[in-house]
Amino acid sequence: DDAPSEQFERRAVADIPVEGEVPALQSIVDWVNKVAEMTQPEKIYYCDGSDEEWSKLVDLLEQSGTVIKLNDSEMPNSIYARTDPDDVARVEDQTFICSVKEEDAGPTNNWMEPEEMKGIMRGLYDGCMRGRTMYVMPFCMGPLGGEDAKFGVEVSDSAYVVLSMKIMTRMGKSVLDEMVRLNAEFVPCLHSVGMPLKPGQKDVPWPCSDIKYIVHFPEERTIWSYGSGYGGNSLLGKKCYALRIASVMGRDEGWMAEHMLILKLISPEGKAYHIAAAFPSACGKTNLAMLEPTIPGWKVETLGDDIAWMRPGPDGRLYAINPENGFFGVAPGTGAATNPNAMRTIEQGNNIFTNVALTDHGGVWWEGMTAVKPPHLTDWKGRSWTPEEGPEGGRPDEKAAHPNSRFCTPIDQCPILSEDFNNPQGVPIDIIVFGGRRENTIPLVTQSRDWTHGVFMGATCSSETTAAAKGAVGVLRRDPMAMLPFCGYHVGDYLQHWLDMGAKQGEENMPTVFYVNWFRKSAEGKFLWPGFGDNSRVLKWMIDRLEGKVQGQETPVGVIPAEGELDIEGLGIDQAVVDECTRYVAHEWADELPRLENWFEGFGHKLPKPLAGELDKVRDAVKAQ
Ligand code: SAT
Ligand code: MN
Repeated sequence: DDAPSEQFERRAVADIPVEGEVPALQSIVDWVNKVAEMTQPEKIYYCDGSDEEWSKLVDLLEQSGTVIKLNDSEMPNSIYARTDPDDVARVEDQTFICSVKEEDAGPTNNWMEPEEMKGIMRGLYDGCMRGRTMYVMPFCMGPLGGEDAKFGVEVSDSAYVVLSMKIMTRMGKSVLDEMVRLNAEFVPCLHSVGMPLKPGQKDVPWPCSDIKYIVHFPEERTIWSYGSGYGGNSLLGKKCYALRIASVMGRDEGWMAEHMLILKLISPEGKAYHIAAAFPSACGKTNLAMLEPTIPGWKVETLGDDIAWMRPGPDGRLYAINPENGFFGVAPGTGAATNPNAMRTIEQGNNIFTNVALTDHGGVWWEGMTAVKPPHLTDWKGRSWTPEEGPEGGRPDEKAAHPNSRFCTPIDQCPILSEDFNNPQGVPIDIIVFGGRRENTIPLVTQSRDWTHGVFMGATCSSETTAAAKGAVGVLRRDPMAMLPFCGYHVGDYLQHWLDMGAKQGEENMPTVFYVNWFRKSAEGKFLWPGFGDNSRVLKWMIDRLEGKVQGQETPVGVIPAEGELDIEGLGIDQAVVDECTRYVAHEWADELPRLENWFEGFGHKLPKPLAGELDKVRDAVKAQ
């Protein structure tokens, strides 16, 4: 309804008021002014990332009805937001990689010619911040003071985005000072909710637009986002920068940006191992990252729950850092029983909750937080809700919290955060784990034969879809390295980059790759494996394999635990059930083969030869059985 052609009074940048300290880095000021000229905000506000700024913006958001302050005695210094019901997840259909050449975006990304896309978006951005404040956020992905710190500046007309970026990244004055000291380059990240306000027009609690674009220009290392306020669409340091743009940087500079948690596992003997694990969104990365082992003597420390940047170290091994500074976790299913460390992290306060339910005492609740449901709630759409009736005027089975509702929480509140979290050198990775959500076929755990086979495992990874992205839930899709929606270039080139890294660093320096599936189901449709803390048993088997303590059992698809090797003491489920979820089933793999062939066909000439070779090996071995 806001036609781009609409007339409004255009102001010169010099006439737009400025608040906060203007950066002593001309490249930032120049870019900000260019954006302001196009978007025409009411004022420009340079963020310092301070606690005073947090309080001020919370008050503003409370006044506009965007957030509710929670009761401090229920959840200290925390706020609660309900989004527009149509703005609850990433919009993959509207996410574009605008490389100069279409073939550099590949078959798994939406593509448009960069100038054509810029034309469309300039039309949308024209005057799109009228009546709003344009916030400028200098941020750093990864620890400050690293040799190769990666900076960004996000401009956004949403204060909710500012508060979220304060939690999720290192943001504000200290970052700006470092940028000035280094005369640093940065990734310009432009975000607008796409809802300008006419003079006197009243704002809505969650401004956004029906038209949404999440756009990346990989050659220019630039991000343009329009129309959505939701996490992955608007916190541009996260998926847009730390995965899509950084994957391109990694290809060009010889490192890897991956959709992986990072954890440190300490054995009863006190030996430490580092594990990086890739799962699609909403498949339990946060739970595994903060795992509380159910087997005696083992300990886990957390380094990250979503993104890992892995660079070769001086000894040739891969060293990982977590570029983020907070958790943006799926709330439903997170509780004292499933992820006690996440609850301990959240309970310290300083959270932004989005689309969970509100209790009558000014606290929050979501499905799975407690076994007993509160007798009355306000649901994520603001309706009165009871466990028996569901929402007022809705169906009794409607959940109180949206399935993709989120907590956004500072990582330093995590009680098991590793002391290496802020180490710019990162931690040496021993094991890479791939996984997905599959009710059949994929065994509980499989070890790859070598790096190339490990890359093949990642390349053929698949999962049933979740609520983290808009679209149908439960549909089987291939999700290579859990990067399908996040790879900033051709996925065939990406797989070649994985192979190249192995060739360059040498097999002996590369992590050992395992493939897991916590979600296998019985014929009756029940999950076979208890998961959560008991996943430590699977991690232990991996370490036993690394240390040569167990032999494993060869199958056509890799090595699985031989009978008795998985430690199930005290697990309380039958050996028969364990066997059912760990086994290799030939006829299921015979069914899988054509699906794998079909997936690889889509790569055309970009399919790396060694991976075609791996598929041949698996095919031959499955058929020989
Ligand atoms: O994309 S988000 O960062 O909002 C969450 C996810 O899908 O992993
Ligand atoms: Mn994720």
